[in-house]
Amino acid sequence: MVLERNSGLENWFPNTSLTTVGVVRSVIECGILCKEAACVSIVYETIDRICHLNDRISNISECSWKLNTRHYSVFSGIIEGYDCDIVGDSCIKLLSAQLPWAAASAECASEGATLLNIDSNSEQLAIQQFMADQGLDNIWMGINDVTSEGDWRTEDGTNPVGYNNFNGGQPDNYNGNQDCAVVRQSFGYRWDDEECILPVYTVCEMKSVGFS
Ligand SMILES: [Ca+2]
Ligand SMILES: [Ca+2]
Repeated sequence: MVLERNSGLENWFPNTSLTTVGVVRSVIECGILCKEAACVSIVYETIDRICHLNDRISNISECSWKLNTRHYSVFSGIIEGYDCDIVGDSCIKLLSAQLPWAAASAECASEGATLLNIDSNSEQLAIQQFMADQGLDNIWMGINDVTSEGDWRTEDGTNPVGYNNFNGGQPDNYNGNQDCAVVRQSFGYRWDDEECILPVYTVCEMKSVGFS
């Protein structure tokens, strides 16, 4: 299934235009229900996780604007077996347990995904919104300087990090022992280096899977 977030609009339709399914686990699950019902788009309430199916809206002027909702068009196609949230142009999945960085990396790899990599300002902004919606203080990122201090690399160790959003004064390798990066809410969602052995919430990412 392919979900396309309708650009720049957080559309809300009068209740009479929507069929409310109720609480679902993710926007993907809502999309699957829409596809089964042959509807054309969904409205997903990101905080309460309430799924609404829309089978007839075509006139955008019939909508109003509502906070904490996302409106997606639903197209045919499959994201094979990966239940995720669409954030920006990425498919991401929040793991339920807080894990040390290496265990988090292994868990994502076991699902054919990677740890989160933020490589643009637009992705940074999308992740900030996701973290705010989920109430997350910190999440791991895929980058680390385990191999060579100060030389930040992505998980596979081969690609230099491009986009950089470390907070002022970071990375500081505090106590000589901070080699893994987090997105930190208390830094305004800018990045910090942290001890890799600490348990931290984890987002796995599948880039550009299932999107056209
Ligand atoms: Ca370091
Ligand atoms: Ca630090």
